[in-house]
Amino acid sequence: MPCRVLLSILVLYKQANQFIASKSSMINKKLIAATAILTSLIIVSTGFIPNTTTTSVQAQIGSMSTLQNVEASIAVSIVPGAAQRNSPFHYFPPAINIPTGTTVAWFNNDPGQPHTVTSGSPGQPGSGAVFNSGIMPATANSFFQYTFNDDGEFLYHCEIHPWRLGVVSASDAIDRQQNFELSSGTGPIWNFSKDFRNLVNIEPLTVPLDRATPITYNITILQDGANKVFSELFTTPGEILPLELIRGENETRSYGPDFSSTGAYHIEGAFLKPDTDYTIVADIAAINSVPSESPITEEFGLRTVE
Ligand SMILES: [Cu+2]
Repeated sequence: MPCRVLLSILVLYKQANQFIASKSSMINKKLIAATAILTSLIIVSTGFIPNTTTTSVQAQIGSMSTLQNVEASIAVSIVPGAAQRNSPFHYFPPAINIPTGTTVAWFNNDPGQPHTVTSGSPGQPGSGAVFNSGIMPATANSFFQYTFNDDGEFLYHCEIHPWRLGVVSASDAIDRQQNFELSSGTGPIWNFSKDFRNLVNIEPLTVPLDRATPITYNITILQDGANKVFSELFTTPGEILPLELIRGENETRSYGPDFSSTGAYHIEGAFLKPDTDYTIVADIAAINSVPSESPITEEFGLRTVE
């Protein structure tokens, strides 16, 4: 348990620092870091065990006492200072691309400020018809989650700060092969001029998923079919592997998962360039820490355009 606490803190601290480093902002650095650490402590101390395989919950709002009900794959933060008119972000990331069926959780990490996550444009007919968190209280870790079971582009806003917008794009593109199925937030063509991030779900088809049996994935990314630009091991508690690919500015790094032990990992890739062919090689390196006897591997193509 202390290890998990430490890991969660490190991950969130790194994310907070990266956020600050990448956006020269007026947000108080110490406040973000402190919030991240507090969030990690609460997540772990409440026995927060998300379950991405349950999709029965369409939309749900919760607070600290119900945090164990978070079932999301990927998190969006309402950042400290979000209520200020000149803050660089309200929702971060402000735009995400996800495979259809993904559950997204929004956390109110803005101390002392209530916010909402409300579908549609502010004041327009149908606003809030697809999803609406209602008031997300300013208590630590209040969250709202929604499962995007339809594809399309979903604009949303905060009813309290209606000039602040976010967008979720859901794609039903699936590349199904023998050993794995790869679903992606953008499909096989990733348009860089439109989308900064792309959540890719890698689901094994020949290995049963069981939350008592951790799976270690070896993910390799090749450029132009041969040049290895990324390779790393990711372990999930017996679940599909959600990987968010992010256009990197200067360096390649990975971080995650989003929650204490589940949810998306993120690969921020300086190697990601427009108008390039990439190959994502999925490989199961170990099941329950036992190395796979015969290779379970497959390749998926991804082309970036601009
Ligand atoms: Cu708000």
